[in-house]
Amino acid sequence: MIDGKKVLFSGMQATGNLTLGNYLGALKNWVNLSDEYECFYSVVDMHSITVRQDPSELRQRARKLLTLYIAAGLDPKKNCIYYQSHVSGHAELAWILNCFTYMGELNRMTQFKDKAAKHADNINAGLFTYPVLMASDILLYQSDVVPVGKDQLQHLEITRDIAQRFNAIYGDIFTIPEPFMGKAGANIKSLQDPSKKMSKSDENTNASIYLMDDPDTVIRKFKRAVTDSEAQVRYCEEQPGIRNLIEIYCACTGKTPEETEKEFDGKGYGDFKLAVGESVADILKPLQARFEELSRDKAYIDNVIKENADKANYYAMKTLRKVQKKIGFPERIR
Ligand code: ATP
Ligand code: LTN
Repeated sequence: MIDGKKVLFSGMQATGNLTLGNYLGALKNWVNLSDEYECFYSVVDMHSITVRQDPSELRQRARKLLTLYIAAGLDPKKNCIYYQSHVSGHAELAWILNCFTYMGELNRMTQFKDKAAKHADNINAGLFTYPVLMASDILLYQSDVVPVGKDQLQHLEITRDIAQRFNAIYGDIFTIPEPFMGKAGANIKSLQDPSKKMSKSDENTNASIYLMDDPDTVIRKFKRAVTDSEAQVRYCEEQPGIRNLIEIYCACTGKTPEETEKEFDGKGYGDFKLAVGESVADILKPLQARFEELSRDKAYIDNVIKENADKANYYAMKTLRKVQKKIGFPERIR
């Protein structure tokens, strides 16, 4: 608890360009949570280096992502928006938690298996212990809730296991976090292969809608989206392509799948795809305009970066010092 409010933590990696999946599955939901929770939203640049990055590109992407958080509607006065690498407590706690995490547990992580297969030439120890750094992000702020998409639930489960194991030995140190998933948009699929999630690292640029795509590109990508053979706009398991488009449409318009089926009853895929494209272009337009405006205000963004890193650091240090004391590290002499 901070000032009587429950604590919320989430983060995104500064790798690749953000997709509609990231927006509908995460960012869009974050905005509605700021009043109820004390929120920490981190640009997790330390996680990003588990795969090789170009330094100047990483720096630019991290800043772009932080700006996008604000452009999406997160008020940096109410939400602590900061770079993970600016708060050294993340790495310090991660080391400690590494010593309370088993190889067997990490071996079961599906994201590790996926990423190791994708980057077979660089299966580094950081990629393997990625979930421990994530646990450290969450536990460092004594977070109660963690909004994530479905793909991150396994990481949240291991975070809870590590925290419970630690608490069983040292007493009630960490708050045990709960996952929090938005109803719509939790699992947006690739437009080219609806059995895969839409991902910013997908090599096929037609598979993802990027938040900076212009309206023509958005509509073109939806026109090319893989659909099914029933030729009906029906929300069902047998039509994974159309189902995904319906979910996107619902997340953008606030309609339900039943309302959508009715609206497009008797109409073909062409009309529907165009409507989905337009609904997405409509929500991206104000976001892009705000992003451009904020990007021009260097001093404002710099100030957000500095002030929020200080705030995050304050809370991070509180937990870290408590943990260091509990495990027996010598006290600092002042
Ligand atoms: P990468 O391709 O680099 O692994 P990603 O697109 O999977 O990236 P992350 O940075 O791993 O994105 O995720 C940021 C947030 O967006 C997480 O909360 C994640 O659950 C959510 N998210 C990512 N992809 C989707 C998706 N397709 N649908 C819904 N939510 C998603
Ligand atoms: N692993 C997450 C990003 C992430 C995160 C976190 C999410 C890093 N630390 C803490 C929630 C809480 C991802 O790849 N989406």
